[in-house]
Amino acid sequence: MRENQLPTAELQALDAAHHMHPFTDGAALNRKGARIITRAKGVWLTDSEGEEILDGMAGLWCVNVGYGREELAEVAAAQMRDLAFYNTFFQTSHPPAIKLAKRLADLAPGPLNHVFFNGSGSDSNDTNLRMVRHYWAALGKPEKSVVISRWNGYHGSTMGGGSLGGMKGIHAQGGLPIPGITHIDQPDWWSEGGDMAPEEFGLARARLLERKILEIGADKVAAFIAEPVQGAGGVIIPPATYWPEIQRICREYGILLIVDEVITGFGRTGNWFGSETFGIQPDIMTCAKGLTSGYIPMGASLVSDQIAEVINNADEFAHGYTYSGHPVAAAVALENLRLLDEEGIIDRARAEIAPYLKAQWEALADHPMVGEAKIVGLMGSIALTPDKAARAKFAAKEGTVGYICRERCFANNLIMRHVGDRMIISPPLVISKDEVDILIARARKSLDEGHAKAKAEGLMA
Ligand code: PXG
Repeated sequence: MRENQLPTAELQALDAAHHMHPFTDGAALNRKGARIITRAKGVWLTDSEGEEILDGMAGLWCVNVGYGREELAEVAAAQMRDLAFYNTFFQTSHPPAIKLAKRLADLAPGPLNHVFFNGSGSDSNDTNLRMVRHYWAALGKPEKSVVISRWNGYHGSTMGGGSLGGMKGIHAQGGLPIPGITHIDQPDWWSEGGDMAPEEFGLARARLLERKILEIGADKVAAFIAEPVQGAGGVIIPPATYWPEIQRICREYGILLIVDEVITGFGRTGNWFGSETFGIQPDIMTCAKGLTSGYIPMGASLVSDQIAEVINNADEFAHGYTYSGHPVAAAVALENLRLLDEEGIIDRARAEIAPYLKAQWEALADHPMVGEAKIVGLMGSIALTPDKAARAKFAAKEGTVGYICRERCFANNLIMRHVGDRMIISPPLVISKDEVDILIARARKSLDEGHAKAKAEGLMA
């Protein structure tokens, strides 16, 4: 074991002095000090004080095969020795990128047989944005360039990804969204469904896409982008009526459908892709995270035959990243896909763990502060509420009670995030039934403590 660490306090001080954290109130974190994570195995993280934490978020929705897989370290080392880097820009290619493109083409649904490699989910969506516009321009329709997306969707935080996403906090900084992107409301029945039945609401929200297309003109709309299940938006599982209607509308109006599977890909919803779980046929699919189980950064845009045919025969697509198809990342991705497949990790997650977790997760709805408790595959959320019958929000600023519960989870050595006043989980797919029991027990304890604190602070009756 490499016990090369400085004492925790010293690491925290250095972190505060030099490390700028993403999506973080830096001053507040620096006052408190970051929790320092030093090792991980399976679903367990170890911090610098030797505490063991159950990682209910698979890192950041990505460590699908679990931590500490020697095989992935071995292929990375071997690939670095053979060919650490070579570009794919100038008439060259290499075996790992070729093999991975073929493997992804075999795995992906329908005619998604072509792969443009990227470095992350955000820059994959930047690729998609530029590609769909280039596609329509190549077909002589440069004005067909607007991309429709959804409020409270998340597609990354680059200029393109952050604009495609519908997070108002991101739009408020740095001049986003960029032009030519417009948003429609999300299919979040719990918060926004009012008196409608979920199925009716799902249809109504899908038809906002049709209304928006008619408002702009189908000849101006390039594509619609959405996550099968909104992840960062709080694990919003749409009503069953939503996706079939979205698919119908995209087909009827000749709008490309970009399905962002950065979170839902590679087993998260119980199938290789969320598109299979929800019966969607994308024209382009965004992948990252679980593609390598987070062991090394990589993103990919999976592209249909039809789009690839047009792009390949158009003016050169003036786009790409130094690390597009990075050989080490590609080798790790291939090995990760082999583990997911040959060890039956996705099949086991779907057949054994998902139903076991679902029963216990949905039972959390009997907690006095929990309203909706929903889960698909191994991604779930609960809505916290002061009044379930009314599906009410807390009077306090959104996220106040969620943050309290999240802090209780952290103190109880469970990583379960909050998004506003929803609590979310997305554990590694290799979690065992015993570990599910621990996750639920810690979640319940944390909810009880959060509930007591919310009452003590006068945030609910
Ligand atoms: N699309 C989706 C659906 C995502 O969830 C991205 C794109 C961007 O990927 P990169 O690799 O550029 O981060 C994501 C990323 C959160 C959280 O708080 C979620 C993400 C990233 C950071 C935080 O839930 N998802």
